[in-house]
Amino acid sequence: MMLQGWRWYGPNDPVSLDDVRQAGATDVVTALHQVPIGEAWTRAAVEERKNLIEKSQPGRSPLTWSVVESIPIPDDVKRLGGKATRSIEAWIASLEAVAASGIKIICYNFMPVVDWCRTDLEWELPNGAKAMRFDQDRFAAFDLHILQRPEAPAEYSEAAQRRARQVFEAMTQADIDYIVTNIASALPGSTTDPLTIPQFRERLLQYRGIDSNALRQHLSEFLARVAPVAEGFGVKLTLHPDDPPRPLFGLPRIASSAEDYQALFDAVPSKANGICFCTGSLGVRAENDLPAMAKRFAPRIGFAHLRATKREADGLSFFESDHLDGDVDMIAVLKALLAENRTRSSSDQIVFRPDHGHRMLDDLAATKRTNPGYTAIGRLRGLAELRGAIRAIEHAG
Ligand code: CS2
Ligand code: MN
Repeated sequence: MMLQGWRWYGPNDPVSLDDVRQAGATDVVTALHQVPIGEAWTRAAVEERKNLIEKSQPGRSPLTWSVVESIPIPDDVKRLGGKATRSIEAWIASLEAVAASGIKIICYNFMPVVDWCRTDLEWELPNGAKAMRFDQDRFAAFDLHILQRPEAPAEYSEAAQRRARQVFEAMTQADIDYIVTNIASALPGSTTDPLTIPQFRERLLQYRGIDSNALRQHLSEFLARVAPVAEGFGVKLTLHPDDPPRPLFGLPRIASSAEDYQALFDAVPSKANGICFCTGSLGVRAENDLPAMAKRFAPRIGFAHLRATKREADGLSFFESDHLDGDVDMIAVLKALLAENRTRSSSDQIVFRPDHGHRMLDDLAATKRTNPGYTAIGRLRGLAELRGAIRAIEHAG
């Protein structure tokens, strides 16, 4: 069976390692989030986290640190590619420290300026639970009227601009502060820097002239340096998709579709060049046929995020749905992943995690501290539903 993973943010995570165990997970996904982006991770710091996960609670059911998500890619690597030598050397040093601890899967992503992006983090569902959401008109209001990106008006239709202005004019200062925080301050696990609006504008200027071809080239140059090192350790590098899987703020995004991933695998054929198959991210794009992509890229899937989203009437807004009730055909994806996993050795099993969960039940208490999308109960529900589906698929043979 695929290995049941769970993202844990380390000792400050309000979700404990016992919560992880009780949710049924066996494999921990974490990173040294306390280390600044671009600074090399030391072996000692990696070992300390590994011991905390694997050895600090004798007598408890075992947990394994199986996936690093993520070693952040510094911004200069996205802008300069192979010329960002110091950043790439530091990234390799982190990779070596992780490999020396026996960890075989490293997740990363190549989203420029902003990592995963939502306008709303606690959107109330009809059942009272709270979900994360991307509201296209609110996003446009941010882009046009708060960030005031000069190129933005040319990228939105007249109707979209009218809706964005209406939304913006109805916003209080608190609403503006809220959406700025959500979009610019880097959500948990983000691998980009928290930015003020002036810093955001400055960062966008640095990307002038970097189109999708240039960004693709920079990713290939990065992988050309690091993939051989990973391969030497038997480590898989798994590229997390763009979330959402489409350009934002006029910036290119190059991990949004089957064509994007195929181009990357053609450019860097190393078997260390893999994919983190995130159904929540890829599933936002209607053209992405996820069961077909899971089959097509199966040999390169080292890690999977299994969550679902529902697209809304405008085709661009979406919210995070229950794991089995979104746009993705999760059962078909699971069948494809399980078929691939059966061909793997015991030391090469696919690790999956339920990615995000709703804020629900006791986690809704105002006194409860939670990381958006990374609640205990919502993810426990998602993992339980996935585990049940997997058991049923395997039982059916
Ligand atoms: C999530 C994120 O966007 C997603 O699907 O998995 O938490 C993801 O891990 C981050 O983008 C990684 O930086
Ligand atoms: Mn994901």
